[in-house]
Amino acid sequence: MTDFFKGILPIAYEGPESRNEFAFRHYNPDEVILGKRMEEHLRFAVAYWHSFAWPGGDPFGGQTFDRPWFGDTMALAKMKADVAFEMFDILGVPYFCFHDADVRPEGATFAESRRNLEEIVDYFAAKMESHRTKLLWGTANLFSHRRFMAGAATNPDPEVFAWSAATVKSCMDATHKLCGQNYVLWGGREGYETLLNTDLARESEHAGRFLSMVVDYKHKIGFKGAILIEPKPQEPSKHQYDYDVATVYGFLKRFGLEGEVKLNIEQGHAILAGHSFEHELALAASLGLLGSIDMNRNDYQSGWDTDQFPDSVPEMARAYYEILRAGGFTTGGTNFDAKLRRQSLDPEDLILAHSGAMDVCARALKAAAALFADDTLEAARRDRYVGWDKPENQAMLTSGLEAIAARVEAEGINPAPRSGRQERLENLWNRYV
Ligand code: XUL
Ligand code: CO
Repeated sequence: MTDFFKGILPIAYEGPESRNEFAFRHYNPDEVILGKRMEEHLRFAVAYWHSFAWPGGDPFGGQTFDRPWFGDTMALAKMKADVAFEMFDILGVPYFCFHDADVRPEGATFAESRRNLEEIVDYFAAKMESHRTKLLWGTANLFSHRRFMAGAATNPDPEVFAWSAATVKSCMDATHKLCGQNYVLWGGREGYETLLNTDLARESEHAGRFLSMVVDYKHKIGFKGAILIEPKPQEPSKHQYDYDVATVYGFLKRFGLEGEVKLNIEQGHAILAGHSFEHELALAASLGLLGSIDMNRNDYQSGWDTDQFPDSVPEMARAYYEILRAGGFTTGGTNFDAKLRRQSLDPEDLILAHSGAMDVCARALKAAAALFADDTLEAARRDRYVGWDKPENQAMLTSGLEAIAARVEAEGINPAPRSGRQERLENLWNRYV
């Protein structure tokens, strides 16, 4: 036991009337919603990097957090793991997520970094035997170190491509060993700063080959989890190749990987791409690509990726509604890729940021589930397309323009516009949220 959380007890569900700051008001893991426990619907995960590795810097200032485990030794990395699992226990979260660079010190050589990772993975494995928290996903940090400044898989330097491939292999091995449910690829440097020095055709070919190798290796080692790409339009690169759901779908189709790779969709990234979160989720679901979510918002005024904990029930309800419509998570879950504000220095802040976000998501899920169960909204949606139930209309989809044109004249087809009833549906929505 470390003394970092100074005896904070595990957070329990006390109901909406509770006055206890350290209690859940809405997140009740055992409550059954639409036939499934709330914990299994939401599948919360803590992001190791923001909660335990991030020092609190911003573009104008450096470290504000002073954590006893900050530093570059294996002993400190193990203390960090001890604190992390203590926090997982306090929150009762079923999952966590990590990058290699979050959990182990960088070595002087690739081999030393790999050995450091393996040692920490063994340390995690031992902890996971006596704690309930499992691994939602692992990933490689292919963006912080200066070697990745011009990209990882898309770097003009083949040695960086090689380093990246070796790193992803070691992180997939780590994820596999810890029985991770998914492996994530987020390409923050897979893009460009300027087109003036960039060969787009070559870079996207390399990205496609790299992803194919990841998929091959997954099958080779028998990793049963899902491979997920996390789209983001920009930041840190000026332009990122995995811009949004639609762009990644085109990329996967091009390389024949659409049946092999799904998506990890982040709320803040959707907004940066000029979409709503629910748009990205609905589109991914319609393409069969919905994998997992990063539930962290951005500041709507600042225009960059502030990675804040979610605080808006109506927004989150839209997201969980789409997830419920898609049938819920399978390997995926709700990862809080969210960091404290840099003034939130206290250990309590770390706990309450998560417990509050879990409550926001639980409340949103409950509202979305009640509306989904009521079926009025879905009935209205079905009714809007009801004309397509008629065989003569279905037949048009396999016919051609000439036959359809002949039908229009023969039957005197003359469409009568119908209301889309948007405000009525918004009123319905607001009765639930
Ligand atoms: C960056 C981001 C990453 C990925 C994992 O914006 O979201 O933390 O989630 O690399
Ligand atoms: Co993310």
